Amino acid sequence: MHNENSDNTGKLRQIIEGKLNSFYGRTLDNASEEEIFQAVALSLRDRILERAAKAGEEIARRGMKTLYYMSAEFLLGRALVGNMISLGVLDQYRAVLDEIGYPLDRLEEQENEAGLGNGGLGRLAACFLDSLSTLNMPVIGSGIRYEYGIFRQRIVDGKQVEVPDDWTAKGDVWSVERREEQVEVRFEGTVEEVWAEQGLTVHHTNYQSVLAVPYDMPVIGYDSRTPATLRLWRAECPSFDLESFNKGDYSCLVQQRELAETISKVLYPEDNHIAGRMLRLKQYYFLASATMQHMVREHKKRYGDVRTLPDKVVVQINDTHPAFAIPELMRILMDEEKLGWDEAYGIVSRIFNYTNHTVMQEALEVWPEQMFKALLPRVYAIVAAISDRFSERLRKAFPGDWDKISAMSIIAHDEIRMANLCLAVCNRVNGVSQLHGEILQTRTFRDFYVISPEKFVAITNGITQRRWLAAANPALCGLIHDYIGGGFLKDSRELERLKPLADNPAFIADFARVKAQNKRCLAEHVKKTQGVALNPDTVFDVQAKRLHEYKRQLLKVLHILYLYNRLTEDASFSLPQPVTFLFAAKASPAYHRAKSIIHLINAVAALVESNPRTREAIRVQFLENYNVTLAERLIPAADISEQLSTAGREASGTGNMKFMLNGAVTLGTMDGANVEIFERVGPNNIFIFGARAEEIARMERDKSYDPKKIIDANPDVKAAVSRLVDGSLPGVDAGQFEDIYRSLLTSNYDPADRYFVLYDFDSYREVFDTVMKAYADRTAWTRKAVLNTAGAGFFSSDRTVAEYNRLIWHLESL
Ligand code: 26Q
Repeated sequence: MHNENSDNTGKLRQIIEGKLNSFYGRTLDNASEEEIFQAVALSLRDRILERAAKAGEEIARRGMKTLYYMSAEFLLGRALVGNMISLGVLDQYRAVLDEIGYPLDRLEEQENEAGLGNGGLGRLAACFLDSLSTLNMPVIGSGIRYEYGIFRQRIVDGKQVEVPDDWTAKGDVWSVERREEQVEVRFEGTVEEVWAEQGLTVHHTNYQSVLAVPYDMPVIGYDSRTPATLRLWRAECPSFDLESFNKGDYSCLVQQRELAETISKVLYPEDNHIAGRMLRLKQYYFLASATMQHMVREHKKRYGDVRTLPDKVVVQINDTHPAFAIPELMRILMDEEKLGWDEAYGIVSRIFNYTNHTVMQEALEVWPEQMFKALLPRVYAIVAAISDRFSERLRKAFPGDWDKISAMSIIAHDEIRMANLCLAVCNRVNGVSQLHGEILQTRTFRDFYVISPEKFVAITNGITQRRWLAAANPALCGLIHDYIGGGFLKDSRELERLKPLADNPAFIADFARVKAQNKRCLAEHVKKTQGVALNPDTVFDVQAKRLHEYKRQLLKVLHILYLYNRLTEDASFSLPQPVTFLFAAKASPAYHRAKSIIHLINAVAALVESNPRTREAIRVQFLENYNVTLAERLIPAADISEQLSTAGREASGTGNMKFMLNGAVTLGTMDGANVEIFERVGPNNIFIFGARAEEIARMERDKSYDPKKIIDANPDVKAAVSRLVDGSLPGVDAGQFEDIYRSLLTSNYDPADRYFVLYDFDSYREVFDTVMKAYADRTAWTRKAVLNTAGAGFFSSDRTVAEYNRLIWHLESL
């Protein structure tokens, strides 16, 4: 046994050295740490590609159906350790790397994470690829290879500053460029319909061409024989246009090239909000057209006939962003494959499925009709035809009900509404939690539900336990392994076997030790990266997610101001134990109020720090640059998981699941998947507060909520809110937080306090008190933590994709 192991390490060492030789002309002695990282990554990539080649062959031979998972975002994070775990070679690599003097913990810092997404929607796509591969299902993820991912965040003088994320600066070791599979994407120009003997032909002339070049990144799941292919498209200028070259119009050429290449230049950093920009429209059509051309080409190569497409492919679109694929496939089937409308429509409506991720009106994607028509004349004509036919159907379903018909139309008021297009055409439409699914059916898309109830499903989101437990929290993973074995990595339901251990004192003690250790690790990391010292012996109360008003970071800030007021004004007031409030959040650069809330958090941190009494009791720290890598350190160290969204607004949330899995106890509203966490852990192991979705909806309907009444009735709320504008925050200009103050109290074009922050304040304060008392009983608290980990099995993305498969995709496993 011992010999075999050292044999293996010897071989592995040779392989890594071989990569160093052939790629960089280096040896282990003179290579840089960066080169070592690349060599190690390449050695892993080889193993994955080998499996991918075999799997691809078998999928083709057996004629298996393939899923195209289309998404404008894939928030992958780092890949090194995850790939080692998936391939079952972590220990081997660890040993070799120790031997050659580059311990894994250090080497992994060499990798820039692939941050090609904003938040939940993008990270969900990444978890799905991991689960699909783990379940050996054939899948191609299709996205955009942004040159710059989500910006890196610095905090300067308490304010967010954005820095470009040049994630491929040191090369992209995981991807394979497949230039021979490039396709051409056409923008602008004019279309002419010509009737000839063979029927209708469409001439598209004077268009601008952009090349789409695919980069394939293999993503391998745990112990999988079937790596997923993530195909990311990069925009390039087509090769020299000789005419302008001969005319000597060099600067025009360069300009054209830049224009083409801007398409995949940068990820739009808006989350749950629309900015109707031309470039974004170009990005989305670019993704749609490249993917559909590739899909049809591949199918014809394999099966010859486009009519069998629905037997061999299924497409899931991650929100509406890739929805141009619907008219694009119609275009290909009609204009290039010469199918008639009805046949093409029949195929398309069987292939496409749409996941909705939001009920917020401002995040529903719409495009100005004129912009759309000018940029995509042929696709526009097809959307207009779909829209006309759908309107006719609506007139029959709702005769004379013009308000309803207009609200459901695909094109209306000079706008193209992408959600309505998807609802009209797709085979299935799904929400991402039970509550969200219900809200879609009864409110957001109620009238669509009336005409096509069979389309609607609700499938609760999930997360991969490989990344969010095994990779992120090796200590807890090891402990669980010791008690119930490693089966939970493939079958998350096995975590339930931890339940009886909640009453086992030895296990409880070990569990608490792991948490304490993770808190020390986080503190060390924060010391290293931000130069501030956190006290790991305090409660770590964490709110980490995108900054958005509906997520209510502001509720927590006001609560901290309340605690500050009590601590400074009432000598008899105290907390049962000191608490560290940790915030981590990026704000969209154009979302001024969100950025201002970050500034406010830092100002409140300074206020708390400035007073000796409050400094002893509480501490506020904003952690810079929240990304997947930081989440992997932060979440395992959390005691309390803050999930404060206004009920009915958060479609699901997935951070809530990651915290739960890592033994943090949720303090949250009955919103999104929190509801289902509540159902699984029971009322004793979660802390729920605030108005329920129904109550919020009622207040919105009858406009009965008036935050002024709350301020007048509750002096604590009034005092906390006053701090925003009374000049007591250190280092802050007068009027700095006026806008936030007014958002809570005055209604001009917006209703005052539209997210019910003040309405839920008292309920939050009360429950926070209960949480503090509960934490003081350390054994009872750890028991709750254990029961959260034990109950988290349902929230595995393995379960989620299995459900998609049963209800929508109908794929076979390899
Ligand atoms: C809007 C208009 C035009 C173009 C783009 C957009 C846009 C871009 C990004 C709209 C929304 C997003 C991102 C949404 C998102 O991340 N939603 C989150 O999805 C998670 C996974 O389902 C859920 O858990 C979260 O509740 C939801 O907020």
